[in-house]
Amino acid sequence: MTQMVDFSISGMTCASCVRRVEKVIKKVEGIDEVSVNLTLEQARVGLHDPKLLQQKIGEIETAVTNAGYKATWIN
Ligand code: 9UX
Repeated sequence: MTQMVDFSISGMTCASCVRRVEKVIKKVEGIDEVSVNLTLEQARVGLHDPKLLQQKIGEIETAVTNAGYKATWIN
């Protein structure tokens, strides 16, 4: 069962930024779907295995940081 997880994303200013952030999050293993909203400055991520929640949050935050943005888990 896919678990949806939301992140606040800072540093995005254009549509290319959105595509970059979506791309790096999709590369994290175990991510089923990603939708980034520039206006809300948020990403909604579908996580394949809810048991890996804490691990995947860390991996997503690191991946987004390495791309030059900042992700913070919401909730
Ligand atoms: Mo366009 Mo978004 O240079 O940084 S990708 S503003």
